Amino acid sequence: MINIREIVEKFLGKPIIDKIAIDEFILEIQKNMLLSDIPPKSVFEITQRIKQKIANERFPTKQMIIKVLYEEFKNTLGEEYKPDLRPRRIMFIGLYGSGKTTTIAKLWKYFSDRGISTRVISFDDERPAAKDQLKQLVRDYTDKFNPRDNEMWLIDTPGKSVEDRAFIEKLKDIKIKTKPDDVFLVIGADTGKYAAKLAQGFSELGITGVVITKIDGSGKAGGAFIAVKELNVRVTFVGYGEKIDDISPFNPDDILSRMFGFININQLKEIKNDISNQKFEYNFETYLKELNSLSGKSIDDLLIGMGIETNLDQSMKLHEMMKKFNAMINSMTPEERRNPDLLKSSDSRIKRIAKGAGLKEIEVRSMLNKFFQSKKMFEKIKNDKGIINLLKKIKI
Ligand SMILES: Nc1nc2c(ncn2[C@@H]2O[C@H](COP(=O)(O)OP(=O)(O)O)[C@@H](O)[C@H]2O)c(=O)[nH]1
Ligand SMILES: [Mg+2]
Repeated sequence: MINIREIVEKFLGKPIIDKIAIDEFILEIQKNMLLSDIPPKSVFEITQRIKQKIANERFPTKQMIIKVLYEEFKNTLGEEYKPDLRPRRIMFIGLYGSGKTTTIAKLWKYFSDRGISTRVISFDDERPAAKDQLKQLVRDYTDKFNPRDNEMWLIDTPGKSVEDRAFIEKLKDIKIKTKPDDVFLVIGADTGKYAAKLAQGFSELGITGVVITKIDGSGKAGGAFIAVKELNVRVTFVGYGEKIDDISPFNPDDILSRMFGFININQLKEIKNDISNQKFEYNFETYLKELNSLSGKSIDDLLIGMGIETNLDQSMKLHEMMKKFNAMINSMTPEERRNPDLLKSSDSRIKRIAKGAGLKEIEVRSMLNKFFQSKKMFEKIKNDKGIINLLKKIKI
């Protein structure tokens, strides 16, 4: 996986964003993309587009630059896959060890959990253990291929090398026998940019989609995703672990949140738990804790890492802002910290806090505004099922 987290963190920590800082940032991204096995041509094209967008901006800010990067990657990865839940036959093909049998067991559960009657069959007679593997994972596995209406069938096949003609002919026979609606090519993320050649090798089987597995363990997943995208074959499902639930329909935001990572893993862990438990109170106590634990970065950066727009006042440098926030919050009474609404319509409280913190009243008001905007954003996230599911899925 492209790990851009560190590069982004370094960039966010820079006091001044000038042309040199931007060029250095892009160069780091390019290096990282090449290491992720993304074809050089794509690396060049993608980063040219990012550069162009930044150059069009009169006053590029860190937030804007990260957003451009995020969006460009998102466009490059392509559309989210919405699984077709109509009963159908899907044949899985791919090299030995790419993860076909594991993917089938995972998808058997995925479709069964959604109330679809799902059957599995293995035509892998090269490796009899494949059947045992499925028998252990899939309830009522049988060796009979007797599809009925309203049944989903997942068809396992042997895997060898594409240079082996007899193997390709065998797959064709299985295809004729089972008449699949879909043929999904299973590719391990470690295949990197070679994924394109691999897909071409299997093309005579009429591939309708690709499954990319093992993105948890490979530094080359970025290459695999982009190589596949350039062939105009879509990625359908993504496997990210050995366990039966470690599969999701392809979603660029999900992949990107893995790529960009998060600014502070412990912080994310806490937020993830709090959001899942729905008990997180967004008040000045938690806000102060957040500000300090992010040491120079605010929750806004975290949100930007997830591609969520924030209203952070661009002109106020982060560390200055933090100092002022600290002073302001330290001048509040414990009651005010726990219950921010007390400050909403009280001029006398604001006056007192400004005096105690050595700030202008207008500064206090502006910070309170920022806080309430953040709070609103947080509440939106807290109630957004999509984001909660995303957070739950991210393994930390
Ligand atoms: N870490 C990880 N391992 C996987 C994933 N998918 C499959 N594997 C492992 O890869 C190995 C080969 O998988 P298998 O399904 O037998 O491959 P097949 O030969 O294509 O059927 C097994 O050890 C699996 O547990 C994945 O998404 N992540
Ligand atoms: Mg197998």
